[in-house]
Amino acid sequence: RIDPTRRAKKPLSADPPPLAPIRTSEDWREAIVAKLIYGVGKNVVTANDRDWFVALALALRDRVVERWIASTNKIYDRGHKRVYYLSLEFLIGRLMFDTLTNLGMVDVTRSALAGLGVDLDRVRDAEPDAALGNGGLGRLAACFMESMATLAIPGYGYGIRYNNGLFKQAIDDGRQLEFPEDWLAVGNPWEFERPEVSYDIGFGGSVEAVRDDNGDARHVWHPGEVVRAVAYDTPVVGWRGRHVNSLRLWSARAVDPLQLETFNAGDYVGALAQDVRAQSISRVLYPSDATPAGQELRLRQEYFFAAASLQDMLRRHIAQFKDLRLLPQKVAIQLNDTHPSIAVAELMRLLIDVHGIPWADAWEITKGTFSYTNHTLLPEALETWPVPLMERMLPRQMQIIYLINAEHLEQVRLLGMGSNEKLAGLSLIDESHGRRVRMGTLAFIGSHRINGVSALHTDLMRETVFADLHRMFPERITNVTNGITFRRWLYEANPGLTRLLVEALGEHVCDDPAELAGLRDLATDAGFRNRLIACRRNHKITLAKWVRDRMRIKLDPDAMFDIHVKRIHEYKRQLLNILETIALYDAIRARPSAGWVPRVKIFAGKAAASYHQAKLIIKLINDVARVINSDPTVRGLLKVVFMPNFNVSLAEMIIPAADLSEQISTAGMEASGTGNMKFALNGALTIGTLDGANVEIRDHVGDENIFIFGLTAAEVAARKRDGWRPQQSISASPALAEVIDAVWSGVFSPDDSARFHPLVHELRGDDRFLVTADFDSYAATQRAVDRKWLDQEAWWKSSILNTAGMAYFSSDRAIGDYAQNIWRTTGLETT
Ligand code: T68
Repeated sequence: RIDPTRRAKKPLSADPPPLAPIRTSEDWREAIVAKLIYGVGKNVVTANDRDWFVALALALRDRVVERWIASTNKIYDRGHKRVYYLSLEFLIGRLMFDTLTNLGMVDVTRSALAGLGVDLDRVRDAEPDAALGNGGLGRLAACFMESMATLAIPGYGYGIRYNNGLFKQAIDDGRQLEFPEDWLAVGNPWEFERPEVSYDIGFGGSVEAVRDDNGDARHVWHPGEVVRAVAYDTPVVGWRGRHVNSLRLWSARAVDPLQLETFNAGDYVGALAQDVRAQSISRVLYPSDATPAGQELRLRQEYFFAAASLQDMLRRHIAQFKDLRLLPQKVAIQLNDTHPSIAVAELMRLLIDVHGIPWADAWEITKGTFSYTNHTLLPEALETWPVPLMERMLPRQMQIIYLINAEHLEQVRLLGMGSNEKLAGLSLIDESHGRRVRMGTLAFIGSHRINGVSALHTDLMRETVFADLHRMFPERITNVTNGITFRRWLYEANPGLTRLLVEALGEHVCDDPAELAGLRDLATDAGFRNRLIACRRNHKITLAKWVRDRMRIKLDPDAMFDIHVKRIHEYKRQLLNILETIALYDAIRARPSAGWVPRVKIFAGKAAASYHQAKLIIKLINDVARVINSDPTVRGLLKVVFMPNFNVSLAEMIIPAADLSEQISTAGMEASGTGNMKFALNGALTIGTLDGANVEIRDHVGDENIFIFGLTAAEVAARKRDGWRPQQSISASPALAEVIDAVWSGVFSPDDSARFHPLVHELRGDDRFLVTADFDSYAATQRAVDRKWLDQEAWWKSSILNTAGMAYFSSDRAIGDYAQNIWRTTGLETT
């Protein structure tokens, strides 16, 4: 019998009861097995790898939740400023090893599972990738979440919980096929559903102007449709587990999922129609990168998550600080590209219409709270929305945008910048091809800071796309060069190298990457070099095994692994690489015994499903691979591989196996790149253009340790200004002309000789990405790469100096820059 008086005596605590301490791997094994039994409903005999993954994830999550609650309480108790990172993409990949690594539990877990006959690496592979992003922009958001947790900055990620992330890519007869990705099919043990944290999000309808009690005009929005946003929270553990933040993803559903009357009338599909329409918002990630998706559903996604996130943060702010005027002091909202920028108009609406704050004050609060990161300058990639669509879907927000624009243009006139042409360019409304709202302009004028993602990109922002806005607001644009989390891209992806670093430089190197500079003293140390070579070789063997098992292609781990992995895009110039590969193939065949350096050319990456040229480039790579790999004259000297379904987990395997990293975008077009940093950190040498963060990588690793080629951004601009003629470059380069002729005439597509004509047309016609202009310089630099490879001591010296010079590219540094210059906050102290 329960004695009620005894229960009352025990004080209730907000803190979780302490978990059984883990002193030995036996303790930990017991905790995992308990989860297997009581959380998964299986036993050690029937459990498969996936069951073990779920059991381990649940056991780990318990350990994380303790710290999570403590972190959340601390943020509240200190009244600390909160940072909200709004992003339509979080490309997380797997979470198991982030958690194990940051809690320092990899070894104890390995031995706990080994005692049960379970292999941790197989359990690791049982976790699906959370692919809630397309590429660099989404992966940056994931790295930043981890760094905010590491620096104990109270950071909240806000996004959409897509049921289907980025499509799965299969290669069939050399062509990309897309299949739906299904990461939630087996459940997601990391997340907590919060049905009680839900908000109603309106769309469409009408706006009513009413007079309030004081006779002042007020606007009431009567949405025509309401969708419910439900929160799902995932804890994000920082390094050494000292602080834990939250990633809150919204899922959409109908307010009334089942229309009972319709159902009872026998219309079973109709009864569910509203729910299907609502749920479609969080159904699938738009797979286009670097070009906006353009469809109405995309705008619904953008508003849905921006509006839900704002309601959530205002609720939290008001509950704690009562006063919305304190918002800029207590809240920083970072807009990851323009995708969430409708939040500028929505926050204005909430402040004015819902909370009764006067316009001028609301505008100051808004600007003081938001900041915006730009990730691209490609004009075709800058988001705009048709005015009629905005007026129909978001009528009140559109009114507010007009009002913001009127004030903004008034300011333009006051500053004397008011020529008609300038006004048209600075306006929030682009009148040049139908009336469209410029989301970049909205994000710019609604923010106190806007940043580019590399020094070069930020300079170009000031000089090109945002030149006039920059003249109006000369202090507003700032640079924060991107970074990557070393926990994932070094400690987890390359534990062998990490061990070497710790042995050489001490454990402290894991806490302070500045210590990496100490490696410079070992650049010519033969003992260190040999261990490094062995470590690289192991990764190359693992990669070769993957390729052999899945693609039946045999790779020589002693060949140079030359790797080009990223989204397939014309500006990233996979075409330049494969054309040079063809030229190399021709040259080897012409003189097979000329002492060639054996190379394996590895490509991987997804093309947007509707991007025909990019898909044709994939087909060309595969057709060239088939010809080269089956030609006995180049056997042992050249192989070409296109690995299917590139994703975060595959990147973790590929990058530590790279000798050479291809970063060869047309200068001025890659805003930063972050793959470039991952490769260099792991000791690959870069062949690249002076584009994006390559410029800063060169500055940090030294000119002699990187292979730079091609036109600079200024030279690219000059060529385009002066009338660019690819035919001149082609005629000036016999090797290039021969390669282009071969592709044109069907040497690699004998079954369909016209297959690659669209690619050749582009090269001979506009060549917008200056492939032909850079070809000779690229090819010559590849031969310089060969010469360096032949001097292995020099090669490995450069490799070591790459790793040694990469501290700056830690996302901890990047987040530190945001905190100091943009968010004006610091981390919490942790013990
Ligand atoms: C990338 N952008 C940049 N965009 O291309 C890359 N776009 O240089 C940079 O390093 C990275 O951002 C991080 O700053 C993207 O990845 C997209 O994925 C994207 C998605 C939807 C719409 C437009």
